[in-house]
Amino acid sequence: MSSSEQTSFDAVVIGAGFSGMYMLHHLREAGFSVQVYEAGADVGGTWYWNRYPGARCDSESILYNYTFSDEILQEWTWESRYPEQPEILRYLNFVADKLDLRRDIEFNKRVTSAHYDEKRNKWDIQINDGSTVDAKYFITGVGCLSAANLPKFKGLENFQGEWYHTGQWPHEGVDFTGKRVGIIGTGSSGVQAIPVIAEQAGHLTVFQRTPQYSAPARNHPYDPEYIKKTKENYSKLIQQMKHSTGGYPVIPGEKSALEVPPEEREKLYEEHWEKGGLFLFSSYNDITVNPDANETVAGFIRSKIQQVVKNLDVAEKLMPSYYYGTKRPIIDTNYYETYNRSNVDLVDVKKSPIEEITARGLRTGDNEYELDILVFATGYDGMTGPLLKIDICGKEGISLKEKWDGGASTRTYLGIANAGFPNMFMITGPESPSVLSNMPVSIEQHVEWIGDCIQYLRENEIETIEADEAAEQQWSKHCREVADSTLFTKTESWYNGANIPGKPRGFQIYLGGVGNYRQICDDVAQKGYEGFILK
Ligand code: N01
Repeated sequence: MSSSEQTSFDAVVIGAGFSGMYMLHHLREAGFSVQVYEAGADVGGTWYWNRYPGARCDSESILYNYTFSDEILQEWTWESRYPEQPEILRYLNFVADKLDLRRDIEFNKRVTSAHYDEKRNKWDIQINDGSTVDAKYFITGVGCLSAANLPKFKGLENFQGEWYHTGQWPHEGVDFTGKRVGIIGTGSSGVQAIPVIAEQAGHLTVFQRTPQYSAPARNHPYDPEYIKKTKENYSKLIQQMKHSTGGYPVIPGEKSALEVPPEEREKLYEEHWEKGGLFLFSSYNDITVNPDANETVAGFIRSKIQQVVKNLDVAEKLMPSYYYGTKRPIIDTNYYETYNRSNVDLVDVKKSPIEEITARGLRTGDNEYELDILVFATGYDGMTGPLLKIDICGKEGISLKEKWDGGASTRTYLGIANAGFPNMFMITGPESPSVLSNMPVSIEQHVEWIGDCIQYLRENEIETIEADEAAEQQWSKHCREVADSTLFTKTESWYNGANIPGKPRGFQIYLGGVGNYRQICDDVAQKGYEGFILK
């Protein structure tokens, strides 16, 4: 029977990005029937949709891949330190071909609802083409950042030019040549896109609400010798990544930034700045917990902005003041340098907010800007957004939205499961390390844990697994306590829902570290799935 005729599966997985692809492979290898539904026309998830100019990953490519298969690790060769979107998409296509994944993926199909039927112990899953299937296990691999945030500016419908969101970029690309372009947003997407668009556009106006800390990426093609050594050394690297804080084989600084002499600290920051990448973040052990330690890095980056940006007023506008690292740290290629170009202007929309999109462009409190193209680099309704877009109902018809009170009281067990939603699993769900880690490492850990759990249920003839309410409350409380012990909760960011007007605030990521988290999950499994009710 072809999978399109089959209507009952052991597992249905949503999404064919890094998560869904590996979940499919893992369960299929264990002998389960699996169907994946993917809204896009092909595999890739985030890397299928995010085709904006300059889109690349800020994890080093040799570390941003699957590690479960030595064959894949040895066969694939990354070209540069920070891979561009097309290269990552090629990689994911290579994996999909290698593992023959597409035969169990339905593309251009969006899951609209998933309802649990207690009597049958099945999830009934509705697809946007009107069809319905059922499955014993329902697994979400929807990504943490796949629900685009398009702010509701008055008048967008009147705009005569073209407009695009970075996360839904046209496949054929956008020709900026000679055009008057505006971009709203200076997060990771905006900071990557701005230098590239500036090179092509006639004129670029950047509408910035919050200035950002960014460090140079210093991207470069890989030396074949380095790749050879990495391939020989992968097993050691993998162990380091799995048991690390952030999913990278990096040992964070063990000292306080305040216990070393200023010259020594400055020297280290300079080294990290020259090396490029995210190393500043882990220079010392108290950057994200002590305001004074944090200020040492924040001040260092501000001094760099001052050195690079020639116009003093522009440099002033670019100075961030929030705690460094409490919004996602950014790495860039020529970001601050771009503001020295004569065809680039920076507008502070915190001072003079955007009032309206007009037929000819955009109007702030004190000016109107004529634009041919407007780019929204305005981010995502993160973590809960992609899940709450789907009508998910558990026992007694209670929806995930009701359970989480629309996000006011998001609570999960381990970021994997929800009390009241038996046999449902979330890959990198809210309250797991997810976006504050090297994603493929966290994805593999979740996929393997979920896959092992489902095999355990089969071997022990257990029909349902469901998070226990008390264990869930405890996990959520623990997550909040860890977050509250840091500076992360002192900043308005998408990590706590502050970027979406009306979204309830709550820190949605587990900050206890990838290695610790793995240990906690392993212990839960070893103790017969402690904190879960098995029936
Ligand atoms: O989105 P963001 P992103 N009026 O939310 C502004 C991952 N990622 O797509 O800061 C005016 O960070 C908003 O301003 P403010 C990564 O995890 C990774 O850039 O809220 N401005 C901000 O400047 C990242 O963190 C990679 O005041 C408005 C910007 O839009 C996450 O995705 C690359 C506004 C949004 O920044 C999201 O990044 C890309 C409004 N109404 C993304 N609403 C890499 O791996 C929002 N803004 C490199």
